[in-house]
Amino acid sequence: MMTRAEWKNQIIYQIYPRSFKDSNNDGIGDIQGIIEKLDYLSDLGIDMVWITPIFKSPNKDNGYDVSDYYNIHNTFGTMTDFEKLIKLASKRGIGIMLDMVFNHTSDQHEWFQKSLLGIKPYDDFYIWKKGNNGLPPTEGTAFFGGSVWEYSSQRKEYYYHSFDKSQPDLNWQNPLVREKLADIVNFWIDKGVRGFRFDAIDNIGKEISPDKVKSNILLTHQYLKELSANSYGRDPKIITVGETGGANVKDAIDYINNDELSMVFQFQIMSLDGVREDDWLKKPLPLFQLKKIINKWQIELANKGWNSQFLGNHDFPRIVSRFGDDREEYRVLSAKMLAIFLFGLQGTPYIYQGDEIGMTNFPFKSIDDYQDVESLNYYQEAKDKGLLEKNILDRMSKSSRDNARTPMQWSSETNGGFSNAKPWFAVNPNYKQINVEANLKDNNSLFNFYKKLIKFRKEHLVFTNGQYEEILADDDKVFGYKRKNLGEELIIICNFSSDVVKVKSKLGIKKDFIIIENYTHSNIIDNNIKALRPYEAILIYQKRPAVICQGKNK
Ligand code: ISL
Ligand code: CA
Repeated sequence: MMTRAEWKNQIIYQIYPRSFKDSNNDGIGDIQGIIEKLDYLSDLGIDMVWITPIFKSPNKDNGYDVSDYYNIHNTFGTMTDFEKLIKLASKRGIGIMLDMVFNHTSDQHEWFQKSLLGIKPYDDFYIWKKGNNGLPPTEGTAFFGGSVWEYSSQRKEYYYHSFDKSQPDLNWQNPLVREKLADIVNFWIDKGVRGFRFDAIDNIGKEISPDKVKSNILLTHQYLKELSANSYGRDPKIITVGETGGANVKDAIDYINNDELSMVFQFQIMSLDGVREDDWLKKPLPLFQLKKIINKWQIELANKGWNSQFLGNHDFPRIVSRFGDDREEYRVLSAKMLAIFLFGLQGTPYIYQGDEIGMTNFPFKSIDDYQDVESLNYYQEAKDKGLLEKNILDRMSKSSRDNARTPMQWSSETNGGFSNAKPWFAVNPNYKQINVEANLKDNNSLFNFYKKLIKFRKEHLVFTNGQYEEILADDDKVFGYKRKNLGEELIIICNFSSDVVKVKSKLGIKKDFIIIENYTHSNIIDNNIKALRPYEAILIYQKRPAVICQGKNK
């Protein structure tokens, strides 16, 4: 049974606050900067803003290492700024979604500092173990490289960290930890927060025995059910999304149907499920792989769960560079194609800041251009393994998370209008061409295309409810699908290549259809499409004959 249905046509916009807008010219984006741009967001038509962590943090991992969940990090502003943001956003019908980093804290968090000293009750807030004859308690590699264990000479034990060693994992087996985390959620709900993203949440369930630490999904479900019951689950209007790197369809259905979360981010699409990273970074994109994953999630979650739709975020390269084509002649075309592709699917669409103006990957030249902890750790490990500098840098330039973290390009002015001071991270040198100001002026811009799509999506129920059906399944360059609802039909056709592609099958386009497309002149002849131009994308909306119900009307 689906409750919470009201939010299903909402669109969520993700803000990476350090890089969004700097209001006080210290080179770092902040809450006042977001406030300045609320009209821009409202104009785009989004309903909710997910802000990556703004809590107090030593920023080893840009806020994903929280040292105080009850306070705003000072470079982002004050609690008063945040309260103002909630108020002004809500005036425009925009909700705020916070990013809760609950798998781990920063090693600077008071809990961890006390845990280090064995002070009760914090001694058991993290996962501590004795070493194994001078070696870490178990094997296992952290997501950001190295062992999952780090030795503390203070406590003379090892602590467990799924990510960097500055991010010790919380011990969710401890009921007091779970209680404290629910309190934090409730604190922010009381401030008026309308949504939560739970970071790396599928890592919280762990079986801890003397000889191993094993992830346990049943425990994860149990903990989330409890958290929900004690906090956000009490208010059906609150939207939650879990970042679940390891989730398959069944896991996703469980998260949603047990009333744990509204939806999850699945990462099969990010890794193209088993395709080696070196391969997915290559062109052309392995489209059949993408089709397989999308088909599976669209069909298997229908009526059973709810999808989230995204092609990138702050942890991945820019979507136009990865799934589209960032060469100037194709950049806008292919970015519009990706927008049609994504917005036609069932599920909540997420737009990552800057993707709506077609921002691209950064032209990295040397290791000094990077700041991300994951990228730097990767570089060090690859160097230690003896890999060639050129090869390491080549891979990083395509895959590094820093690609998506460059400052938002607002205008053609100094620093792309992001700040008057030197930004914390270099602005992409293409800001003179690619920026918000230029997008707003041009009717044909990517921004205006997003706006049109968002508006259209909200006006037609088929986007939320329509049943998914793949078309053009054998085509290795074109992704096509239909969505059908009572009385409505949507046909989406996307050429994912820079080639002209013939369309063999008949599409059955009716006469009085509505169309949104990325080329100016439609290619529909005799109710059919003969050939698709490079990155051509077409959204066709048509009425279906109404089903006449027999029987008496009441
Ligand atoms: O869990 C994974 C794979 O199964 C990882 O891909 C994981 O989902 C991802 O790295 C988690 O990212 C999130 O948590 C990190 C932070 O650096 C990222 O920015 C954040 O999105 C640690 O908090
Ligand atoms: Ca600032």
